Amino acid sequence: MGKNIVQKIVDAHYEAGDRKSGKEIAVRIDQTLTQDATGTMAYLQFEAMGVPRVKTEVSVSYVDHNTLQEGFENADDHLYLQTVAARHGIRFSRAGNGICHQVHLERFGAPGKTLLGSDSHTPTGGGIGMMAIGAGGLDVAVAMAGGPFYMTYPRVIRVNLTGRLQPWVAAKDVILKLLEILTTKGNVGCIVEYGGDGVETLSVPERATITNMGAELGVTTSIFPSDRVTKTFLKAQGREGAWVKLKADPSAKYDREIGIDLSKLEPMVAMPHSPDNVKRVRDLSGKKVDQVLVGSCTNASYKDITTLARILSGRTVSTNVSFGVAPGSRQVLQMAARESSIATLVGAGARILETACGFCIGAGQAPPSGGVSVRTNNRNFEGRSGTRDAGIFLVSTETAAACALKGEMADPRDVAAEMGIPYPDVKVPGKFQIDDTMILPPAEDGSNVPVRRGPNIGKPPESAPLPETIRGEVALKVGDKITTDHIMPAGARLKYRSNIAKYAEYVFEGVDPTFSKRALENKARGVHNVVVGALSYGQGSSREHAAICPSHLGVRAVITRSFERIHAANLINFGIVPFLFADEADYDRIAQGDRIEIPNVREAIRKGSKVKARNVTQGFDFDVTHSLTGRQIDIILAGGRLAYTKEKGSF
Ligand code: MIC
Ligand code: SF4
Repeated sequence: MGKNIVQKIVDAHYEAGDRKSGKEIAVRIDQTLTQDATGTMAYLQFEAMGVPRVKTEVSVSYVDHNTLQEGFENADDHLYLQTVAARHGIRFSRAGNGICHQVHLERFGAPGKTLLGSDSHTPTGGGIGMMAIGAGGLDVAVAMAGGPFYMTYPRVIRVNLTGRLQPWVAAKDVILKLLEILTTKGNVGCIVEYGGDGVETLSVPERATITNMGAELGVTTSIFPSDRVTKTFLKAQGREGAWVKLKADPSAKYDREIGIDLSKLEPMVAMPHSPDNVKRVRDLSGKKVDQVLVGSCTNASYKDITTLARILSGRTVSTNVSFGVAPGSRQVLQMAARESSIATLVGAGARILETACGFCIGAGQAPPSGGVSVRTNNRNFEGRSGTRDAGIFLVSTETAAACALKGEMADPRDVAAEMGIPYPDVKVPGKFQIDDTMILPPAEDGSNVPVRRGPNIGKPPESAPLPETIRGEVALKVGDKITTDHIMPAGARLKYRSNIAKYAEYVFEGVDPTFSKRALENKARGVHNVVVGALSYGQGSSREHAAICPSHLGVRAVITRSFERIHAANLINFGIVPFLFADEADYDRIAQGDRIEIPNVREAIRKGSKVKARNVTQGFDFDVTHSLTGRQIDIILAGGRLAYTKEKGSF
């Protein structure tokens, strides 16, 4: 039987496990990436493993999230990251070089390879035909140390693209359409594989926009074939040698197939507060807009910035609108500067922002109270922008430009017709400007490189073995779609990423600011904290702090109706048991503050997938389940993966 692309890459990297959907397999990782907000923990954990030099083909440490440097913390992190990289064989992409996913696609991505990144948008690399997966920092540390990555053997969804995008309709509209179809829920354990005649009409950066925001579907990753379009892109990056052809066999099988006719798509928008709350832009026409921001790892490529400049050339954005542009990488910025796109944008009223994550992670550019902010990034979770009651509307660059000009929500086709703007059909240039001087190679012999540890650099996380019995309290009960931004806010709190005790003060800050204090009080009294959630708990980012900090506060179990993949893996890595309600209705019977007991939990999770629990306060028993593999059970019993690795002497 023929193979699909995912099967081909998995087979070429297979190390162990049962290659059947839903089963756990181990795969070899060729490349890793980290960013500074997850990287410090990843490298502290890597150091704790005692491996002198990374064993991967390529490992890159990027600085792109915490670049504001208010206070000493970010700068301490950067110096630690730079020196630890030099010492252990890791390339270091300095602050200012760009957003990890954009730079990795430009300079390192290679079809047919596996990439593991401590950031949920690592699947951006799927645009160039890599199997690129987001994971917690500890999983990335293990991969750097030569260990495999454990993943669920995926169900593969084929998305068949036909036709060609019409002028003013963009790659962003393709992924917004798919989010409308598949939503953000229920796709755990799947990989999206694109195919069909429409694929060749999309450039690599356009494909990368689509695979990037595939993260919002909750799938393990998304991937495009590697074809002559891929080859052209690699050649323009001076890396033609990295090209290999990658295509599904004609008789390949899929678990599900979805067709999208590119020619029928229209400009789309994801409304607050979820990326799958999708409407046509035209349905919102006329809605007043306060802010327009173009940037992020989704839409800040050379094509995006050039397209934006051509639309705005000789025009001025509406006086109602605060307009910011953050090019995705130094390469994009240098080319846009050389070709005068930056001058054009400044002329149109743009505030040029740093080539970094910036506004996307809530580091600056908070919108006004109750404001409407139109953005080209991938997430619009409540409060992520820094303004709790603002609404974030996610759109393509073309739509963002139209909204900036009009000061209201506007379909770019209508604005183009009204203002006589020709469609800027920007192509991938024949040659990108290549300048890797901001990517520092590691030292030949790293053993003499001292690692700089300023006061912000803490210790790797510690977690205790699972107790015999969980005797605890429901310290918090939450509803559906709790994101990692709810659990562990970023934005203004980002600078505490390297200091677990401090960062833990802000766990669930936006949901219940008393949580952290109450949880610590319970912990001091020997009461285990239990969190109860509903559907898609842990959506969003890969930040393992959403597990590390609750673990620090004494959370031993989370009971929900369903989990998102990366977060569930992070909970396990830090010794927190991810339980599901056996009967979903039990969720309604439990109240915050109830005392919960899970007797003999160590033995119970080993014995079977169903575990008895008791609501002591209300006097009833209920069942919870788990889908932990034997390996994961051992990790939890040991109190987390670091402890397990030490105990076992292997990964
Ligand atoms: C995000 O987009 O939420 C982040 C910030 O990039 C996170 C990583 C982090 O929290 O550091 C992600 O997507 O994994
Ligand atoms: Fe950075 Fe935003 Fe991309 Fe996360 S989603 S990596 S914060 S640009």
